[in-house]
Amino acid sequence: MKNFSRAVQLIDFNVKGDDRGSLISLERNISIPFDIQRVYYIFDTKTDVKRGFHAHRNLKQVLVCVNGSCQILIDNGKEKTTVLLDSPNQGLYLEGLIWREMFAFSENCVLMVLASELYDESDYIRNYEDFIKECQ
Ligand code: T46
Repeated sequence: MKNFSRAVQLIDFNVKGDDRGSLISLERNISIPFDIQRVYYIFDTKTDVKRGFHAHRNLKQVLVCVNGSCQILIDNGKEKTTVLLDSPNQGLYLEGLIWREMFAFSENCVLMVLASELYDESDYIRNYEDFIKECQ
């Protein structure tokens, strides 16, 4: 992701592990670089389904695949790349004008998303041409 700015980052979480197993704690403004206002999760997704196909104007999010795996195509209007999320130890930080498409969901995939704002449809850009215009 070297051509993507700070708007896209992979965050490695601190894993608290002992002989009972593992625990990850996600805290606002500490492990997560914003004040978390909303959490949602995507599950029971069919393996051939693609989701997303939008960007956000202002929203900051961290995507964590807490079970299973999926892939995220990210596009800043100039460059595209694909990120594999297959570990609860890692989160994909996305900020603002990044087009995203989620695909290749494993059968057991649970994709949890931490968001900096409450749900607001007016923050979405759901048309790719509009997204490219807003990037310029
Ligand atoms: C994103 C990717 C990673 C709500 O009512 N509240 C919510 O908080 C959300 C996220 C969605 N919805 C409604 C809106 C739609 O009627 O749930 C339905 C499915 O949402 P959408 O088609 O936007 O879902 P995805 O999987 O395409 O995208 C979601 C998020 O919307 C988006 O912000 O970045 O996951």
